[in-house]
Amino acid sequence: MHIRHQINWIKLLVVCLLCLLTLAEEHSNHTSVCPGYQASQISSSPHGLKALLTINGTPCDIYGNDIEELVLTVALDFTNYLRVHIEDVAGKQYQIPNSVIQLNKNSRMAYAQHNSLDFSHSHDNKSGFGFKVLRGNDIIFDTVGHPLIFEDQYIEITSSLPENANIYGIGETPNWFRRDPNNTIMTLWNRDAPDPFRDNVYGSHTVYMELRENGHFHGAYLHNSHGMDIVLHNNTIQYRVLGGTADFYFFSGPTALDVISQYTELVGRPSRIPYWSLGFHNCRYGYKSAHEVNEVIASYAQAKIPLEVAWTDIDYMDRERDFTFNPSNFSLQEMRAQLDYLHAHDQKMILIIDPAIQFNSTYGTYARGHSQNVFIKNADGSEYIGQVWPGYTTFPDWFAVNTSSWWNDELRRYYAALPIDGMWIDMNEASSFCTGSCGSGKPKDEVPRLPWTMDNPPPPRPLDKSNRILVPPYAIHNPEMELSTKTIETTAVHANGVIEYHVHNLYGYMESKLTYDFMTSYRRNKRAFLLSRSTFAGSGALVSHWTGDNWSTWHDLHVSIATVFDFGIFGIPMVGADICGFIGNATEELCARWIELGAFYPFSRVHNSIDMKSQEIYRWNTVAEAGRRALAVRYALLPYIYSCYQEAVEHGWPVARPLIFEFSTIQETVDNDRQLLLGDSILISPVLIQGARSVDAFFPEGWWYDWYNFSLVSGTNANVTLDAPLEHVNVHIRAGRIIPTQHAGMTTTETRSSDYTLIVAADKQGTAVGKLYVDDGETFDTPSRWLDVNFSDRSLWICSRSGNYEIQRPLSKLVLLGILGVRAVTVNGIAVNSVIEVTSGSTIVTGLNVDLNREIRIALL
Ligand SMILES: *[C@@H]1O[C@H](CO)[C@@H](O)[C@H](O)[C@H]1NC(C)=O
Ligand SMILES: *[C@@H]1O[C@H](CO)[C@@H](O)[C@H](O)[C@H]1NC(C)=O
Ligand SMILES: *[C@@H]1O[C@H](CO)[C@@H](O)[C@H](O)[C@H]1NC(C)=O
Ligand SMILES: *[C@@H]1O[C@H](CO)[C@@H](O)[C@H](O)[C@H]1NC(C)=O
Ligand SMILES: *[C@@H]1O[C@H](CO)[C@@H](O)[C@H](O)[C@H]1NC(C)=O
Ligand SMILES: *[C@@H]1O[C@H](CO)[C@@H](O)[C@H](O)[C@H]1NC(C)=O
Ligand SMILES: *[C@@H]1O[C@H](CO)[C@@H](O)[C@H](O)[C@H]1NC(C)=O
Ligand SMILES: *[C@@H]1O[C@H](CO)[C@@H](O)[C@H](O)[C@H]1NC(C)=O
Ligand SMILES: *[C@@H]1O[C@H](CO)[C@@H](O)[C@H](O)[C@H]1NC(C)=O
Ligand SMILES: *[C@@H]1O[C@H](CO)[C@@H](O)[C@H](O)[C@H]1NC(C)=O
Ligand SMILES: CC(=O)N[C@H]1CO[C@H](CO)[C@@H](O)[C@@H]1O
Repeated sequence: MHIRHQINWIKLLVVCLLCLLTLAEEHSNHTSVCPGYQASQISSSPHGLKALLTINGTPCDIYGNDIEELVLTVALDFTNYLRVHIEDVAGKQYQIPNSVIQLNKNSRMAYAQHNSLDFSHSHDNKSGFGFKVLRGNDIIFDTVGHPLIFEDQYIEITSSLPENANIYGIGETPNWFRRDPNNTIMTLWNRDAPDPFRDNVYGSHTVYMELRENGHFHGAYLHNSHGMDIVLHNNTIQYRVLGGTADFYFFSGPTALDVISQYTELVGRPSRIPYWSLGFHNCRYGYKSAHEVNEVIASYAQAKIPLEVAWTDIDYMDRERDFTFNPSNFSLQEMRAQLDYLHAHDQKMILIIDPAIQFNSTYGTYARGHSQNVFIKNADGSEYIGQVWPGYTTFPDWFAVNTSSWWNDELRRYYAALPIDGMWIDMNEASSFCTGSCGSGKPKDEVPRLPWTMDNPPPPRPLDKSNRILVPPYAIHNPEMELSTKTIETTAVHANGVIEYHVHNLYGYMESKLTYDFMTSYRRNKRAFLLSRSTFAGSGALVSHWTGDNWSTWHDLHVSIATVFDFGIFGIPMVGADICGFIGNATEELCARWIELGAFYPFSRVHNSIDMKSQEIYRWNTVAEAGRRALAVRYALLPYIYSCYQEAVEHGWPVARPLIFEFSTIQETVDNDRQLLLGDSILISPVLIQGARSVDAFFPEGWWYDWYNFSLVSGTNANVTLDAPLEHVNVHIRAGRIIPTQHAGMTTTETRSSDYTLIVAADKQGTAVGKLYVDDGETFDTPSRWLDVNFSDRSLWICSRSGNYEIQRPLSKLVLLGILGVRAVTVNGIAVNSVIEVTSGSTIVTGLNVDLNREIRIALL
């Protein structure tokens, strides 16, 4: 949330122009200057290879000092990935410690008999050592001909790509899903920015996937926390990294889901979420009182729009300080009453906190942190003091030994006062409104004005080019004056002596980890719902994510689909954009179209900025109607969506998927980010264009059934124009699939307590398959049950694949699509009294009462 954005317009424009100019003239020229390396002392074993790399000529020292001796380690010990690590012999370059991110935590680590990837290396006089990673005949990574540059503050590795390559992933950056292979710079430097298109924002994820012409995907991940540019240009992918080592992991695929599964096995599978978090969430910045939020909660109920979770932004705090409540408008007493009301109605409350802690010796959270020495320091050992909402602030140093117990204790006090259901950790890039330790030397009770409230904001400080930590020789394309702008300065010092320069991108991840640890230990055995703005590789094991401060524009409505797909690749499947847009006044039409799409984001929340026109879903009649209809589909699909989410937990597979993940040989879908699949069976085709009352939706070959009226679209790998009245979103069921549903209620609890319906969508052969996962939706040690459902020869077979969770509700209804001529039904051979209703193309069987915990065969006669 929240930055007042108006001010930065001009600056942003200027900076963007500058980036474009620099992209045009620079680079691709080191080949002639840098000598590369030469491999020697090569020893190989079935598990991999080790070699010494020595500089192959005169150091070029282009952006730092060339490191002359490196070690190459190639590990083939894993079935589905291969590691290539190039590090300095001296071991001085910063590497992410295992105490922060432990890769491969749950891996089986069995020595692979057979790795589907191969490694080869070669030497040429001009560029020196180069290597290739191969999957059969596919060369998936190829540095041959591009010299390796390895300096203390600059690493450059370049791999050749096929012409017009299909590259997905790397971020966080708002961009179209398929990255432009000819002209893309993706910068990784976590930054609080109101989502400028194609620039770096809150999180850092180096993982990418590539699709080759044969329909096979592979992937690569660079394990490095430094700022960097990853450039797609001239049929290459080029990494330009500000330090650390070159620690690459390659994933063999061959499907998109395989790559994500292999990647999340390495960095951590998505966490388990509470079932309720799949309900609909309402939030805004700028609610004036708990009373106003109460009215919003009541208005949703009155409008019959399901509301699961009521959120409040920093407005609830006393002078915007963590763990406090504004005594006049959001008193603790009123907040408790609100929480009780919500719980009595099967609803939940989530509140925000920020990492920045007000610099104020009489504020308990600061005083306790100060006495336990938990804050980041300046080089001279004094506390580093930036500026955030409450004024001058210090920042927790997640590396300090006492921080974990201090943070835990602050959260425990907060929860003891108000046991909220989930937490929202914002501003954790970390965001600071001034550059440098601007509060150093200032009196503790001075409250600086926010930069955008001043008539003349302070000018940016001059660049200190002599300081290579503040201004590294290679300038990544971070569109700010300097790396330290609007965040903690790169020279700030952590308790282990490490400077912020190396670990900046880990700040939000480390906060997530401690906060997640608190939530899962304080509320023993309960799953945590934690929403974080800043993320890093592996964050999915801890948090969910929203895409930050977007705008109420048609452009951002469209881009949100791509960003949701990106986070699927990053292993954070619980993701969504602010419905109706955060900044700017949403129009009725835009908001209607946005709730129609947003109802199908895995994480579905409307959010708005302060001073913007109210946009709760009930505010306009058409939006309310669009919301009721789309959310009714979402809620009916909850058993299906939750099953998809469980596949994310078990395999890493994303919940919201682009068509190309399921139809990788259909060329027309390589850049389709206009539609989304939930799991592999439900296709959403939203309207993304102002004024449109129809949508050109792409249908892969096969049958697709309309969700509402069951009419059949016979896909031919082409667009079909569908009607799309303002309150209607097109949803189609893939033939050959069985979808478990329940009756959409006003809460997830109400929905869960209704009977099951199976929608059997037969394909041309009259067959279909499906699955259903059920557990208590709340605890870690719950029993669970996976059901497999198969339909063929006019017979539906339901059986437990695993688990012994007792499913409470029976199956009472079948919706049979593409199945006709049903006159009677038997369950396990016994005729039952059911009602059969036949329409064109569908047969609906009601009145069943089938226990889903037993093996069942339902025959259609
Ligand atoms: C593109 O790459 C080719 C070789 O792969 C090289 O000869 C050419 O100079 C490069 N062009 C630019 C603009 O970098
Ligand atoms: C490439 O490098 C050469 C030698 O350092 C230099 O003369 C030339 O200007 C460079 N070209 C570009 C486009 O940077
Ligand atoms: C590479 O360098 C070696 C040693 O300097 C030389 O013998 C060889 O001919 C060179 N090869 C090429 C292809 O230039
Ligand atoms: C990239 O460049 C190639 C060759 O010029 C061109 O065929 C292709 O269409 C371009 N790709 C995109 C996405 O613009
Ligand atoms: C407190 O709430 C009242 C009534 O909702 C509102 O008029 C007032 O502006 C609020 N005060 C603040 C500081 O937001
Ligand atoms: C410092 O904290 C105390 C105690 O919470 C509070 O009364 C005081 O107003 C705070 N100072 C500022 C400048 O917010
Ligand atoms: C941890 O906090 C205690 C006070 O509770 C303090 O005495 C100690 O020095 C702190 N440890 C470090 C490493 O700062
Ligand atoms: C947005 O709407 C509010 C009224 O709700 C108005 O005060 C403001 O000027 C509008 N902003 C824009 C950019 O139209
Ligand atoms: C389908 O329609 C969309 C939107 O109008 C268009 O961008 C796309 O190119 C079309 N696809 C095909 C295969 O015609
Ligand atoms: C079903 O709904 C779709 C989309 O609104 C529409 O195009 C189609 O005509 C409808 N079919 C029937 C049979 O009503
Ligand atoms: C410029 C841009 O598109 N930024 C963000 C806001 O919009 C979408 C969501 O609507 C985000 O996904 C983008 O990252």
